[in-house]
Amino acid sequence: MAGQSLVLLLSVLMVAMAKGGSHATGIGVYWGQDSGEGSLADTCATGNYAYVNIAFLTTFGNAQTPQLNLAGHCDPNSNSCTSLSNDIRACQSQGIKVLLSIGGGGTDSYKLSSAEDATQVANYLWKNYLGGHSNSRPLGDAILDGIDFVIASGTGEHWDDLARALAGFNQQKVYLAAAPQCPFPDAHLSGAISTGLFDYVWVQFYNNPSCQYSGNLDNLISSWYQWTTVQASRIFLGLPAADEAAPGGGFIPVGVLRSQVLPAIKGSSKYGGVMLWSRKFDDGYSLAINHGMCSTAIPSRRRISSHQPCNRLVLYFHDIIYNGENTSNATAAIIGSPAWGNKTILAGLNHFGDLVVFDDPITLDNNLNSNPVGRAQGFYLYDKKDIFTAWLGFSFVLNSTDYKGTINFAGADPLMNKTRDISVVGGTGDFFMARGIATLMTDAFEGEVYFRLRVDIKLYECW
Ligand SMILES: *[C@@H]1O[C@H](CO)[C@@H](O)[C@H](O)[C@H]1NC(C)=O
Ligand SMILES: *[C@@H]1O[C@H](CO)[C@@H](O)[C@H](O)[C@H]1NC(C)=O
Ligand SMILES: *[C@@H]1O[C@H](CO)[C@@H](O)[C@H](O)[C@H]1NC(C)=O
Ligand SMILES: *[C@@H]1O[C@H](CO)[C@@H](O)[C@H](O)[C@H]1NC(C)=O
Ligand SMILES: CC(=O)N[C@H]1CO[C@H](CO)[C@@H](O)[C@@H]1O
Repeated sequence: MAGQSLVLLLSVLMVAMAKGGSHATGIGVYWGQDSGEGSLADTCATGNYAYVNIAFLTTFGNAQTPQLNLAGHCDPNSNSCTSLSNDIRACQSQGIKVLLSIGGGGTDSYKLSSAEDATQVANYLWKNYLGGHSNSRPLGDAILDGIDFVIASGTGEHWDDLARALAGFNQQKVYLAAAPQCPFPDAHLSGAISTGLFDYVWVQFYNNPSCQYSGNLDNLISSWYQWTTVQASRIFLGLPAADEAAPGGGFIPVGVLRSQVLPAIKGSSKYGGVMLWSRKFDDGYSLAINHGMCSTAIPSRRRISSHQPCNRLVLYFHDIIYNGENTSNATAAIIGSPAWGNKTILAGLNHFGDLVVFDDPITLDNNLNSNPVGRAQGFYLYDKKDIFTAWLGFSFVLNSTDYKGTINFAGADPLMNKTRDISVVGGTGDFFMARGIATLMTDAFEGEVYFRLRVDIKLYECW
């Protein structure tokens, strides 16, 4: 009974931690402004995104007829965008939140003239894009998750009224997002954001020289910390997905993003992830970020249960043990032996008590003569008299064009088992703070002179 209640207590605690402890971070993306960027369904099917903003409802407010503009994707005037309902539902079934972006840059055809006008726009959005009803829904009957405010022209007035009106529809949780420019506070959206009603604030750290990345992080970081003070659930780093996505600058090479920018900001309790402009330009950028963010595209609940690695690599290392004759070839030497052995030949009793130090070449394939990408350096000691088993402590010191840094391993290696898991306890450089599991397999074994290990490294914590 005591055991059962302990198990129950632990599972309750674990559920509580999964829900409350650390929230999931994810990548968002804008879709809709270029017909060559692929369909909405394909965008979601990449698995790279947790949020997709359909951009833009370019015209609304001030008694104008609202107008959706999805570039060449479809034509709302001929009702051809209603087929997007299937795509929207497909995205949502993968746990991806799909929002409608209203406003946008390069146009001044939206404006709220009064609080009453804001209420009318909210009612229009509710009936045509959210949980309400209308017989002319531009995107068909799929119900969007919320509204994203991309307000870059006109005044800052009445956007707070619109936010309050949208948040007031209680048949559906309407997610509210805003995309302010990084200079703090934002001229158009600060009033709206101050309502405290926004779930996601994706700050545009591009086309804004005073606060974007410019080879130097200082301006971006100080702006970021101002943004984390706003009353919103999550703050995102809004970035161009490629250099050419932002003529005014702000693109951050993915290596810099992963090794310098994200480590500096992700400690904020409100850090929500990265927002990208736009799907059209995202040629591998989100994938590379996810690699480092521990594949945050998938909602946290699913990610926790499936234990997906955030990085994986398979490498081989080759151990040539000194045998008294191969001094020039040997990469490993016995440096400690039990009283009944010596340092030339591994001792009897399953080598129990032998301690071997190695400096072995690492290769990408199983060929000893392939170009090495680094060295495996450390030791193994045989720690059981009645069966071959060892304890390993070593580092992969990688120095190739693809990988620079170290991965550190430690753990028991029951050699007679075909595969053995040992711990990846940390890393440096490209593997900064990495943790995970490495599955070892003895890939070749030639007497007491040579063996080759295949190391399948699965990292579950990446930075
Ligand atoms: C070193 O290893 C290479 C490749 O296995 C072999 O051709 C060579 O004879 C070895 N040299 C010595 C001194 O053992
Ligand atoms: C080491 O031990 C092996 C096996 O007992 C023996 O054949 C060899 O001569 C020893 N070598 C030295 C240097 O004592
Ligand atoms: C890594 O490689 C670079 C370039 O080949 C070389 O200059 C450097 O000394 C190497 N570092 C180590 C630790 O092997
Ligand atoms: C090694 O394999 C045996 C038999 O499959 C298994 O019972 C044992 O748990 C394995 N040992 C380790 C440390 O994985
Ligand atoms: C793997 C390897 O090259 N081992 C060599 C060690 O030295 C002995 C003696 O020279 C060779 O027979 C092995 O091939």
